[in-house]
Amino acid sequence: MIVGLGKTGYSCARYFSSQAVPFEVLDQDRSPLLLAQFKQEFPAVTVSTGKLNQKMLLSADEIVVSPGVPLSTPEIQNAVAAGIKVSGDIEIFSRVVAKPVIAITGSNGKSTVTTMVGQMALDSGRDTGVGGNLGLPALDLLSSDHDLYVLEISSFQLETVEALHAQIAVVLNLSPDHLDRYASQDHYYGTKGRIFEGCERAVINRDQVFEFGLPDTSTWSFGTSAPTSEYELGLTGRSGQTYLTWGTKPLLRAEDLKIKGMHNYLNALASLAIGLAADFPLEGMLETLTGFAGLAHRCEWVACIDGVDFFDDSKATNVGATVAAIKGLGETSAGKIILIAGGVAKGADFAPLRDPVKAHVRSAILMGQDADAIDAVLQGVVPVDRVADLTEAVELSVQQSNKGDMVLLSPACSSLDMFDNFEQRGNLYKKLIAEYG
Ligand code: UMA
Ligand code: ADP
Repeated sequence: MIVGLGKTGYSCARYFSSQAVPFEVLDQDRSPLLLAQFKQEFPAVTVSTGKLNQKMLLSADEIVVSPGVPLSTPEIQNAVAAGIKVSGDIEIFSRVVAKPVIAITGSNGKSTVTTMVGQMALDSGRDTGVGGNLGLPALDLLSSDHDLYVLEISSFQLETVEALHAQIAVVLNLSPDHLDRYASQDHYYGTKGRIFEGCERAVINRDQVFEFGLPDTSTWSFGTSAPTSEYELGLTGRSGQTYLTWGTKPLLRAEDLKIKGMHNYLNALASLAIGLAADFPLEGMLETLTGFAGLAHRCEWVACIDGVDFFDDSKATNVGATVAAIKGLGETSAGKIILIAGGVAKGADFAPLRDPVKAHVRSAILMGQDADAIDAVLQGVVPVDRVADLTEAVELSVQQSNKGDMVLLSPACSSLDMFDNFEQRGNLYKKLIAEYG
């Protein structure tokens, strides 16, 4: 029984169909976007939409939930109580995949690092499938027989993973997110730790204390401190320059990367640690890294208008990402930041914004459902304006900025109160800026 007919549910359907495994589909939306397409491709498959059909769930041999469906959904819990196995697409993938898997999770930087590592693997000549939470569902990757899989994995996906058995399992960093789904921060962090189950090698962030147990296996680490062994990567200084360093060997000047900010230096170090643990050739990795220009909507430079630089960081859907963006831009420029933020808080505490905002932000422009919560922590720190939408926000940011300043859309919130997704929010921002240029 597949629950959720989005990208994941559809990929499960295609996979089960290819294996001649009978399946049915449930979706709580009365008319899911992919329904018409699905009915055309699978006319004989039973699909029930609207309120979850408890009888169908209880009749299943196994329930495969999409990541967006909380396991706490009462009908799913009733099925669990009845002894029915509940899994997800990554669990199914891990049961059948016969080639090595590099599995990457973390609160922020997953897409960036997964893309960089995937590109390193491809550039080294490995036939590589790259996907997962990044967009292309893991089971869809199995339709081509790759030699290696590089997967971005979310905490939602990890909830239903028993043992991933990754060749390399990675937790990039942990900061609060999704507190509307998890009972506590520890519950969320612990879920991330499941990525290590059965892994051959682990890659961890030395700057963070991981509360959950780490695997008893060979472990590589990265962090801001200088490395002390050949299993460590870090930052070192020489002649006023910062180097990405492996053991005692400086590899690359940080300023030679196109992606900027301390968080991106850490992403680059993480990618190198993963590549070294996977035995990718070093020279090729360095070439891939220096050529990587970053993904859209992640602190992406958009335009310079009248001496003001505009950045799109729409993918900053939690506080940690916005803190990284403010510090990353603020510490590398003399100008001040006009911050545009707000949306759906997902239960976040915005207090960690206070210090970086005080240090680098000229004014904050807030919008969206949870603007009040951000407003409350920024009172007395910087001038705050409230606006109805992104159009007003951009208009006001243009009025408030001086030559040399930066306007940064970095919402610290998800977009779902005003937009379909973060891409739509970022694209509207870019369009509005283009109208001023
Ligand atoms: N649905 C229900 N009940 C629910 C929730 C959803 O029936 O309680 C139905 C919806 O009506 C819809 C379908 O389920 O028809 C959508 O399923 P889904 O929300 O699991 O989304 P997918 O389209 O399958 O996309 C998922 C990931 N989405 C989520 O985790 C919410 C995508 O990550 C991922 O790219 C894709 O699988 C492929 O692996 C998106 C995401 O926002 C980008 N991820 C979160 C994040 O990065 O923070 C975790
Ligand atoms: P994810 O897939 O985990 O959401 P992305 O690479 O898409 O990660 O980046 C999401 C947001 O997090 C962007 O705003 C980006 O600038 C920020 N970010 C990227 N890497 C890091 C990091 N290492 N620490 C904190 N924030 C980061």
